Amino acid sequence: MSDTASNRPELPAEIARRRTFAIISHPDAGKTTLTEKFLLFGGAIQMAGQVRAKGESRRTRSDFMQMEKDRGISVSASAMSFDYRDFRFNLVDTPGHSDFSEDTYRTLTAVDAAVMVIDGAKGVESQTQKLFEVCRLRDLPILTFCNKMDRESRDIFDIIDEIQENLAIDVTPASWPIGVGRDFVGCYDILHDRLELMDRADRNKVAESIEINGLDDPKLVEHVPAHLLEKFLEELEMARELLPKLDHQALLDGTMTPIWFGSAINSFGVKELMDGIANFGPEPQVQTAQPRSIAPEEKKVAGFVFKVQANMDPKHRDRVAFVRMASGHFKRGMKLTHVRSKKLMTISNPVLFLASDRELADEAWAGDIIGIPNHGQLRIGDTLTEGEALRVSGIPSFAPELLQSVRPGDPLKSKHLEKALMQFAEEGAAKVFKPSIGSGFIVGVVGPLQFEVLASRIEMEYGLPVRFEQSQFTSARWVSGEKQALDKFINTNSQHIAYDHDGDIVYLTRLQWDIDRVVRDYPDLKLTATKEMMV
Ligand SMILES: Nc1nc2c(ncn2[C@@H]2O[C@H](COP(=O)(O)OP(=O)(O)OP(=O)(O)O)[C@@H](O)[C@H]2O)c(=O)[nH]1
Ligand SMILES: [Mg+2]
Repeated sequence: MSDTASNRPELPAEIARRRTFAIISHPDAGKTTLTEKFLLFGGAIQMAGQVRAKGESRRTRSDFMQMEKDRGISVSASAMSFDYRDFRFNLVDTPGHSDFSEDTYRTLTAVDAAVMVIDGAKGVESQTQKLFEVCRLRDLPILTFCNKMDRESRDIFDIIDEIQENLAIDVTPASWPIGVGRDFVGCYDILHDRLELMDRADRNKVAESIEINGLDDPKLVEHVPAHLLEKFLEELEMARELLPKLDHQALLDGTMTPIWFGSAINSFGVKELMDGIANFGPEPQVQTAQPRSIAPEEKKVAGFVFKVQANMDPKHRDRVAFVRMASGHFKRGMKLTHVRSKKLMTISNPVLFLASDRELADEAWAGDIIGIPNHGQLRIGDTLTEGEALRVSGIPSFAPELLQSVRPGDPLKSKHLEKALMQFAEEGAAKVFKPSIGSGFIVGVVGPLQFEVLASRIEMEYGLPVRFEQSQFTSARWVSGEKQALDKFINTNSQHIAYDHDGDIVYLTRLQWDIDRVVRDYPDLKLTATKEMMV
């Protein structure tokens, strides 16, 4: 069902039916709740576990870490695949908190579209703005879901104006809410001329849907309370006059976003959004890579790692690389070239992430996200191909902004701690530096909550209580250059030298002045605040 007015060839049906997208928003807008309802309507789960509900049976599928379950926030992106109508959805739920945004930004390199969730009471929030900008940089198509309409919300025209102005994108209403807060009864589906009525009694129920034949259809009067009907008709007329109509090409170009209104917790508006993703969402797209880009319809298989997660599931104690398939038809048992090491890897036990578990993936097509269990060979940014030396580019790496030193609760467990830290460093969850003098480790992160996540994970996954403490250093710079210049630098600055998990040299300090001095005194060396992921 593609009317993409581009000169791209038609995709094989198996690829064309794939929809790979991320759900993004400011913290707490309702991404995880929405993800649950997607799974529910995709038939992947029977009952949605409420995000903050306690008790074993009612837990969300995407917040799988202990800390996520305890706190009701997402700290890590998680992928899920399921079928909806004739489509295969590959969805990635992302954390909203900015401390975890490196994970979210990387996820955006692996998807073809984003569903932006907005809280109807709050409108465009700071993190919404940042994420939108990242999507716009990549011209990622964006579908908007204005959530929590069951509560008092802001004026709808205000919200739409705010999106248009702050985010510089055209907004077209796909639905229009009727009533607000307690009076909210449902939405008018503008794309299909239907009335969707919300059932407050049963949160997992699909809304009642009533076909409407023109706005003077008596069914409207029958179902919409008189005091809401007049205002609704007025608003709808205004909306139709003032706001652009849905333009599919503009949506695919990322210059127009359709907006649906609903309430994820009440399962309301979710199905319409899913239909929107199916009908208008992009097919798997061309992937930027060096020295050439990769098209999904290419016969040869290629894919890249955008996330690594260790100890995901206590039942499967291993490390899983999340791989976005960029082209071809992958079959289990294939031998693929790991481009960074130029070694062949037999992919014998790839997994599909399903709602409640993982399942062996016998095959995967361009667009899919699969997990490849491995012992550390696969790193973020790695590309797998059938031999060609292609490297997917543009996966971001953030500079560590906060440094702390870490100690095991039991001083005899220092080796264990090292192992745990290395694992997290390879996962990309933190930067780990081993100072050349003295013992102990220094950990660098983007936001303070990451220290908490690390402490909790080291304890849960390695049975090792740890303490994070203030470090004498506040900044880290990777140092590279000719061996001779490097050796001289290391010898004269040994108090400041550390090694990261790859053994690369890092300069630690607390003074910008120090960094300026090194730059001035060692013109042959290069100092960088981030380390390129791609090798
Ligand atoms: N009233 C109301 N509350 C909702 C709705 N959807 C979600 N919530 C609540 O909003 C809170 C946050 O929901 P989550 O789904 O965890 O939000 P999130 O965007 O995944 O949060 P982070 O991953 O931490 O950024 C929870 O308490 C939900 O129950 C809704 O439609 N109406
Ligand atoms: Mg969440």
